[in-house]
Amino acid sequence: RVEVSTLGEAVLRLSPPTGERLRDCAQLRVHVGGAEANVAVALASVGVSARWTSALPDTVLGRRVADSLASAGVVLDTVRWTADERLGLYFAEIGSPPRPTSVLYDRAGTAFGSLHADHLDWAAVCEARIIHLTGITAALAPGSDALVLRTAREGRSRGALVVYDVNYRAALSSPEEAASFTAEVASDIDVLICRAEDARDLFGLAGDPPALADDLAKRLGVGRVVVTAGAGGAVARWDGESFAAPALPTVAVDRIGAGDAFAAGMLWGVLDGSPEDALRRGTAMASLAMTVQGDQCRFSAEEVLELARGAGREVRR
Ligand code: KDG
Repeated sequence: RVEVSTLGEAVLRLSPPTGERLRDCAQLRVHVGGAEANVAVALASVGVSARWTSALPDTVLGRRVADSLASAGVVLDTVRWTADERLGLYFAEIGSPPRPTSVLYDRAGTAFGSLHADHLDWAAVCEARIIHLTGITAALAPGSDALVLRTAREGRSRGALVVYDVNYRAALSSPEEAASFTAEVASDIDVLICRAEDARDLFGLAGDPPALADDLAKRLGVGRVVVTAGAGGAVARWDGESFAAPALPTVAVDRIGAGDAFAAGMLWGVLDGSPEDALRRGTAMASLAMTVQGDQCRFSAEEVLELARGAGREVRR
């Protein structure tokens, strides 16, 4: 049994070198991405066993993704390999203030899009203490939403704690669709993670992060709600109590995947017991993730805990 099991699509990210633009760059860097895969890699890197369930094409690109995840120690025994479909891609031009990061998806007709509940061995997928899911998966293809609901229900019925990260992507669904799916999945989850901006844009809520967490908990009937606010840190409404952790000062070179690193830190902390510690590990992992290129966060437990304990202190090695 693994500690955390996730399900979602992996994509290859193609990015111009920092400071160059997609429209005229001569080279593209390749990184493996995919929100749930990023969470699994970050967890495995700190020593938490993690399984990632997905579908990959049996091509050099699909194998590249699997090799990348396996090199971090992620368990891949429930991945379905397909002969006919493709791997999704996305192009990301990393911004630098005032130029925002821009993302272009190229992920129609992917292997993951044809993954069906009947393809999966649910006992294996859900053999975990925590199941982690995100709104990206629900919005990918017709039937992906049903797959997310089924995973949450199968997980819950087997006694796992189910965590759902709203992770709204405007290129994949409308705010109304994302809000309505979140309301639907809410009765099958134990923990909701939501960015403050998503709480405002999807649910029309207002106020500071603690108020947003309270309102989301009431509106969706979820007892444990975590709201992240970037430089404003993160807060949790957890079984009627409130917790907060500040963001750590970061010079960001690449913000993509920071939310997944936060989620991984949270899950790791939840496994160890304290919601407050979980928030602190989350903000530490998010800030570390932003200091390196790529979607994945591969820092050791020691590096994260050192930062979570003594925020911003200089470490000499
Ligand atoms: O959170 C980072 C992810 O967004 C990235 O790795 C790619 O899954 C991805 C997506 O759909 O944007």
